[in-house]
Amino acid sequence: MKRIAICPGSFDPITNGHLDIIERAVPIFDEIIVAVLNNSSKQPLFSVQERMELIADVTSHLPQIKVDSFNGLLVDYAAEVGATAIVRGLRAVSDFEYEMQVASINKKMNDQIETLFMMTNNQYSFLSSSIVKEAAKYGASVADLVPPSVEEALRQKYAKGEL
Ligand code: COD
Repeated sequence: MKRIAICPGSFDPITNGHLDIIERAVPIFDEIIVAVLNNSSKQPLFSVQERMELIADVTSHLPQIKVDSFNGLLVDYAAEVGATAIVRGLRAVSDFEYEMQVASINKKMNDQIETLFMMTNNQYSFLSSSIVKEAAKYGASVADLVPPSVEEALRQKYAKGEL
């Protein structure tokens, strides 16, 4: 049986912290689906299509990666695509409380799907899409925080005056 895992998220935009988790999950599974939530109540900077294109670009060296988007419940999407695991990254104790709640409800809704947590690389423990957007918006360099194509996409967004 093919071992399929999902790395779900908002990815608005993908950062080096996300990429680190995705790359570390690759050797553990046969296929990883990086899945962008489509119906978030958050007001995103990048459209779902733009976020998917950036993810595809920065993971193009990894043939095991597929990029997709989903609506509704993550466990329903996971079942639909035949995934048996959800991979999440943990940065700090503050992530833990929320992640435990979500993992518990997901398990209750579908106990065939396991949530696996990976500790952040220390280098990225402070890193989030929000921090990156804030820094880029005010003109700070984000070259160490995101891949070059994401840095360029952020530059273009903020050059157009989008917030
Ligand atoms: N280091 C390590 N991991 C990181 C880092 C970093 N620097 N930055 C982010 N991550 C990890 C996050 O911990 C997370 O695991 C993943 O990368 C994605 O992060 P985000 O912030 O882009 O995505 P989230 O947390 O907003 O995604 C939330 C979901 C979309 C997965 C969630 O809301 C969801 O499943 N929604 C669908 C509805 C549902 O099923 N809800 C749950 C049950 S009611």
